[in-house]
Amino acid sequence: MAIADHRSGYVAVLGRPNVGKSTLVNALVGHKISIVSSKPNTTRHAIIGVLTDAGYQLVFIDTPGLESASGRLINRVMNRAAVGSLESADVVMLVVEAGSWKEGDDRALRLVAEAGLPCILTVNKIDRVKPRDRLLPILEEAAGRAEFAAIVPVSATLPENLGMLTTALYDLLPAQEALYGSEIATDRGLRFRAAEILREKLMQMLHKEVPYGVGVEIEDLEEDEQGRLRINATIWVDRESHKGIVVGKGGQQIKAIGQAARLDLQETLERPVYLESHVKVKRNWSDSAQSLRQLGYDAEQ
Ligand SMILES: Nc1nc2c(ncn2[C@@H]2O[C@H](COP(=O)(O)OP(=O)(O)OP(=O)(O)O)[C@@H](O)[C@H]2O)c(=O)[nH]1
Ligand SMILES: [Mg+2]
Repeated sequence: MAIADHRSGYVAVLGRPNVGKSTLVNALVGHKISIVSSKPNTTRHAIIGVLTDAGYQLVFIDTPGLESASGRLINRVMNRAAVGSLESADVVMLVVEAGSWKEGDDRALRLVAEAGLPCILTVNKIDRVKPRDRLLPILEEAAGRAEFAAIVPVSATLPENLGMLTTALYDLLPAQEALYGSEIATDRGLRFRAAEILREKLMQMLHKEVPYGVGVEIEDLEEDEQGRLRINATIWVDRESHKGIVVGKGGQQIKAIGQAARLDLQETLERPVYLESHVKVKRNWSDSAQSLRQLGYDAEQ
């Protein structure tokens, strides 16, 4: 294919928490790029996932769910990461949940409108719309909310209509060469990915406010001659009482979390993994710029 015919560009994936942005990015790219859980505020960083095909390359920027509350410093850092993705974007993929338009969706829509970028409204979780003839009025109602370049109903989990989504995105890409090498699927290295996979299990297996006070620091990550990864992780909790919850009775909970993380790490990173993790109380770390930077967040003073 001649370079002149090639298209590529950045797609900012935005929306309120829990609508399925990370699930969609993973399904589109075909790799586990970003962690997923049934709880809101799972994604905490802007993470790149690259889909390279013959003739085009879509560079998705998965982002933390947009929130109105300023709250702790970590929440402000997360919001900034999401809004900041618009600066490099050629196109916006605004993700909403079929049949449950909320105030948070309006806020996200206003932000996208201010950015003045072409926007594809991605109506996710259509597998939940039953019977299916309920979908048409949902799409018609969404169409009345703004001028979208396209509206694409999808299911990230089935998956359904993802081809339609990539075609709609392709139409909006500038003609240019690929931005990343064809073998690259994400901009993040092993340390970050390892920390995120452990954090995913903490998000999935802990309840109430506990997962929101959890951070993961990779103290050590070494690859031995046989290609095995040895990972030493510290799990930060922001309260003394949470330490006992994460460790569990007789260490059962931390053992189960570590085991789930190890299996996923092996599958995702495609090599044997040894994982050691311990829990440390670090009071109010999520409100401290220094602690956030230590965990790889782009936090100002
Ligand atoms: N039924 C159904 N569930 C979905 C679909 N897509 C995502 N989910 C579920 O929705 C929940 C949230 O998914 P995430 O991908 O973590 O959502 P997110 O928008 O990235 O959330 P934040 O990172 O917190 O902003 C998970 O339980 C997913 O399995 C879908 O197409 N159908
Ligand atoms: Mg996410």
